[in-house]
Amino acid sequence: MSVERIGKIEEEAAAAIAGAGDTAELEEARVRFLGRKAELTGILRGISDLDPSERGEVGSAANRAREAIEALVAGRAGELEREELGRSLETDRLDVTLPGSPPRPVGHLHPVTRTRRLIEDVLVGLGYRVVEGPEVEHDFYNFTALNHPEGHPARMLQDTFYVEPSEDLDPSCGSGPMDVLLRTHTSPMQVRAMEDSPPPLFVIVPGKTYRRDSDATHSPMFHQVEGLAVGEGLTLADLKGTLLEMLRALFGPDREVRMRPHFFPFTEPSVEFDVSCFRCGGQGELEGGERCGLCKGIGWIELGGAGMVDPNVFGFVSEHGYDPDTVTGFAFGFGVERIAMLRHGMGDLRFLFENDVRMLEQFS
Ligand code: FA5
Repeated sequence: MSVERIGKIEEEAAAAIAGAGDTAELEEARVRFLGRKAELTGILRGISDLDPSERGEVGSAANRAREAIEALVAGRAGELEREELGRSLETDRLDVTLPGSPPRPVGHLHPVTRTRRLIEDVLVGLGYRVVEGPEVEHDFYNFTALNHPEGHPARMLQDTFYVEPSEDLDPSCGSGPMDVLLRTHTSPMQVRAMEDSPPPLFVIVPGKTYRRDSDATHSPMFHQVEGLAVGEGLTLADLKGTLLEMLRALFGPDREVRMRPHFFPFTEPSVEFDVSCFRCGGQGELEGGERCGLCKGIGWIELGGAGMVDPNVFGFVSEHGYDPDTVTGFAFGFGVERIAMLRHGMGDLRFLFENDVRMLEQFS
C-alpha cells in the first residue's frame, strides 16, 4: 500500500511541478511534496517503525521518489528562471545610451567663445593664420621687444600682474628686465611669431590677457585678438581695408571704419579705430531725434588699437629676416568681450563671467 501511495505522490508532484507557472508556485509545490510536513517526508521518517519485511522496499521507493521530485523541481526552476529572464528583458528594456527622459537640453558655447570663433572665421577668410602664445610671459616680449624701454612711462599704461620678479630667468630674453608676468595684451606674440617664421607673415592671435582692472567695461581677465601682417609695401590703407572688411562681417555691410591718431610704443603711426554705430547708422540720433544710447550720440563706437609696426620692433627680430629697410607691416588688437557686448547688447561685461545660466542661456 505504501509503495503504491509513493507512486501516486510522485505522479501528483510531477503534475504540480510541471503546472507551476512561476518560481513562487514552484516553491509552493516543493514545500508541499518535500517540506517538513509533506506526506513523503512523513513516510521516510516512519520507515524505522515499519515491519522489517516492508522497510527495504518502502525505504528505497520513498528515497527514489524524493530524488526524482528534487530533480523535477530543479529542472522546472531552471526553465522558469530562463522564461522570467526572457520576459523581463523584453519588458524592462533599458538602453543606457538613450537620452534621459525628459531629455536634458544640450549646452552651448559661451558667448565669448562664439564671438572669438566668429572673428577667427572672418580673419582666416582674409588669409590669416591662427597662432597662440603663452599667457604667462616674459617682460621682454610683453614690453621690451615691443619698444617699451625700461622705465618708459608707457609700461604704466597697462596695470600689470607680476608673477615673479626675477634676476636670473631665461637669458635668451635679451637685455630687458626678465620678470615673469601675466601678459597684458596679445601683442607679445607679434615678436614670437616673427621669431618663428620669416616674412611675409599674416597671423592672428586670439587669447586671454590680464590687467589690474575691474568695472562695468573692464575685467581682470579678458580676451583679445591681435592681427599682424608683414610684407613688402604694406601701408596704412591696407590696415584700413582689413579693418573695414572685418567690421562689416561682424556688424553689417553698411558699416564704416574711422581711424584716430593715438599712441602705442610698438606702432608708428598709431591709431585707435572706431566702427560706425549700428544702432543709429552713424547718425548719433535715433528716429524721432532721440540721442543714440549705444554710441552716446557720437555715431562711432571705439573698438581697439592699431598702427604700422614700428621699425624698432623689426630691429628685435632682424636676424629672422625682418629688415626694417625692406619690410613694413601693420598690427591691430581689440577686446573680444567688447565685441560680444556690442553684438548682444549687454550693458555690463561682468555678466559674461558670473556664469549665471539664466543669462548665458539667452545666447544659444
Ligand atoms: C592694446 O592692448 C594693444 N596691444 C592693441 C594694439 C595691437 C595696438 C596692435 C596696436 C597694434 P588697449 O590697451 O587699448 O590696446 O586694449 C585693446 C582693447 O582691449 C581695448 O579696446 C578694449 O576693448 C580691450 N580691453 C582693454 N582692457 C580691458 C579690460 N580690462 N577688460 C576688457 N577689455 C579690455
